[in-house]
Amino acid sequence: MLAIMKLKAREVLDSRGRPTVEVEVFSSSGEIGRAIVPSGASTGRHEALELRDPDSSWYGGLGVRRAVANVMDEIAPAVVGLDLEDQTALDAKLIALDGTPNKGRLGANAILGVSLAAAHAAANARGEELYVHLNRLWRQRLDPGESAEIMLPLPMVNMISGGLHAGANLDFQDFLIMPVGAPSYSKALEMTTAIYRAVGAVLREKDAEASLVGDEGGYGPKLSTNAQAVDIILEAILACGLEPGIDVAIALDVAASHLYNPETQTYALTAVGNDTLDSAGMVSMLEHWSKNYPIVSIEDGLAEDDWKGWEALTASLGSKVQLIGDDLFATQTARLQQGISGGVGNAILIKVNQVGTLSETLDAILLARRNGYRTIVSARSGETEDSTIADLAVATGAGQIKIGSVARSERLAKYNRLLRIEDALGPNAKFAGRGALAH
Ligand code: 2PG
Ligand code: MG
Repeated sequence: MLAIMKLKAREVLDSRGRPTVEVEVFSSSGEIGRAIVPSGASTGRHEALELRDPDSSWYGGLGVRRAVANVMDEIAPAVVGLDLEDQTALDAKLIALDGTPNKGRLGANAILGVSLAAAHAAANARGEELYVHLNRLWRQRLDPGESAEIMLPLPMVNMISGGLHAGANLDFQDFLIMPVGAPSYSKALEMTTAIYRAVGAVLREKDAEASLVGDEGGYGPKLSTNAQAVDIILEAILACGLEPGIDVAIALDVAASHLYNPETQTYALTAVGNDTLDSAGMVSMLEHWSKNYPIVSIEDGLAEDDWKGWEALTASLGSKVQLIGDDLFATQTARLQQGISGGVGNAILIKVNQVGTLSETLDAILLARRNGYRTIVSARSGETEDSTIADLAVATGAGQIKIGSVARSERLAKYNRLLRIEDALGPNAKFAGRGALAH
């Protein structure tokens, strides 16, 4: 048996210069697996808890030394000696050791670091690529006859950023493209980079401060309306000789939880908009946008606890548009089940640190898959060179991936990892393409 021999954790920095947890798991065969935990800015209320040190003054209260200490002092003694390849047992042990519903005692950042690093260590010990090992873990969960095919995901790529990612310059958080007409992952990336450059050129022409970028490498321009962001992206697509809606489609992450005031039950679009809307108003606005633009996907179109509004949105647009729950589902199977039962949304964003273990992440993907919900594996606004999510998307055949823009190394670490996987798979590489958007 391959066993966990030792853990090592440390505080490192993410792409925003904020501390995060890095964990190394040492296997009994001498191999080491390493993972670095991502971190969000527009976090939802229902996410597992990220443990921070309020007294870490130079880091403005964002240090993670307590989480690091929890790995070394509490988790290590409990997991050393466990079977490295039994990820389910390891994750169950981590969850039980924490003992809280939101991983608030040890910190989801401490727990996730161990969970992911163990998967890396197991893959390294077996001399396998991570996606091969993750595909084995995925297969173990499937019933006979369910497809466990590995597949390169269709990327959903940030072009223009707003909201909490870019100094509240726009009300909506992400204006993205999906290169639905691309025949392969590498072609999709090539098309995307051309459009990214063209968006920069259009912004410069309009004097819209194209040099400003948001947390995820998307442009963070000063515009006068939210819709202008889409107009500019469409102009860029056309400038590349591509056809909007046919070659390249538009996606939005409204991140509406951050516009919502639970007391008044209204949404304030006041960064560039001048509107206060109730749920029905938001639904009509999104219907209008979907009619006017080649929009194939809307994420967090309503707030994380506005279930009634979500039902109305799904009834109205659910048959035409992918409606993704990010803050809404928070990668939690209980919340996803509530959505499935209530006819809410038709897709789930999968973020490993929203739930805190690899096993629970796989459970969320599986529940979605079995109920016809599409899955989009996603990075966070705070990222690092860690590229685990690229392998996760391939291993589970998730269909879609959302990493940010095609700039900045913490984003490229994932895009490039997918290029390497595509290269390694050679002619066998299957690309999800436009099919990822089908039910
Ligand atoms: C989101 C993510 C990634 P954050 O809202 O989907 O874009 O942002 O990591 O800040 O939650
Ligand atoms: Mg989101």
